[in-house]
Amino acid sequence: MPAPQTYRYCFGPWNLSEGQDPYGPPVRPPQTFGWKLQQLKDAGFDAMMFHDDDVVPDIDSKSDIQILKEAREMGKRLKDAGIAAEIVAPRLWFSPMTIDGAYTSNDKKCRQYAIDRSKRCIDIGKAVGCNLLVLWLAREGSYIRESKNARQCVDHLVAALDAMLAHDKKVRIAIEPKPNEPMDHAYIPTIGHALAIAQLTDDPKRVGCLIESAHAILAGLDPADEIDFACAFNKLWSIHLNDQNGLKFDQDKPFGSANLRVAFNQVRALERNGYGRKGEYVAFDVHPFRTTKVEHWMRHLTNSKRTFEALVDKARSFNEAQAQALIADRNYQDLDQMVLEHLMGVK
Ligand code: GLO
Ligand code: MG
Repeated sequence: MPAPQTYRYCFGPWNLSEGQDPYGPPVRPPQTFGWKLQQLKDAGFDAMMFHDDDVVPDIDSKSDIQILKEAREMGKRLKDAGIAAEIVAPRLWFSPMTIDGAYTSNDKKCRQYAIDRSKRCIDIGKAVGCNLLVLWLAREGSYIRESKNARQCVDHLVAALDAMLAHDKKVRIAIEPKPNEPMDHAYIPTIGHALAIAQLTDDPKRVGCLIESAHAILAGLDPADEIDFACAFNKLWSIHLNDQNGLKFDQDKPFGSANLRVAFNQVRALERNGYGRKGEYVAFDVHPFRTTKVEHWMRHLTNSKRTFEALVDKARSFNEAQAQALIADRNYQDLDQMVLEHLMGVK
């Protein structure tokens, strides 16, 4: 038995959000990046995840030279703080050029914009010391089925992935599937879709995935099974742990908040696959409740980490021999109760 892995943690600047939703404005004042970095460090996290424009604001109005200069400055700032950059993701859902989709827009010029922006994002990643690009394909899908040719969109997605792989021979791409929101139906809704499209690219070895708990639940799947599936391909390169209470808008609740047992099973899956041993991070893509006061602004993150660590203890102290005996006897009834009592701390 190899020694148990130790985990390293991260979150993104967007996880210290200000509380705006489609029905109301922000309820907490904006904070500087420096403040966020300090919070991350003080709370004992190891890395930060980024969008390209978290590193270089107003990226579309800047030259390549300016972008690289600012990215290198960020790289130095992180190094001085002793914090790594986990991933960089092109934010392909804000620009007027991505209204009708990014890589799958019906307009060729817009598709080219998305590819060019992704290449810039790869260069930014390199400048801040990471070669993992995350693609959350926010607007790749349809609002109405007849507006897009989904067959052609698969070709567009593969062409975009190939252009990124060719741009930098070291870059690895982790696709973050989500079945809906903002789209009615997204083209890459599950890990199966992400790993299947990887096979169509010029270098499948460099295309993997990132699982977000809430996204799997929105797809009607158990995130623990998604983890085991991705790990069977050695392709789980990052994870966004959070929680989701059923099929509604993407809630990004604290890890374990809606369903502790589903969270426990995700941790068990990470443990049995040795997640983290190759340097992968545990990221919490969680948002504060809108009601959160400024002085409690980090709690959703520190609480998620506490819950994760407590569940690692629960996974490691689970009586595997007793569970195996119940499995051998096909006594899943008592296995079910055993899990509940273990989680409740019943002696
Ligand atoms: C939204 C996604 C989003 C991504 C992030 C990184 O539903 O979870 O937060 O994870 O933009 O690409
Ligand atoms: Mg996410």
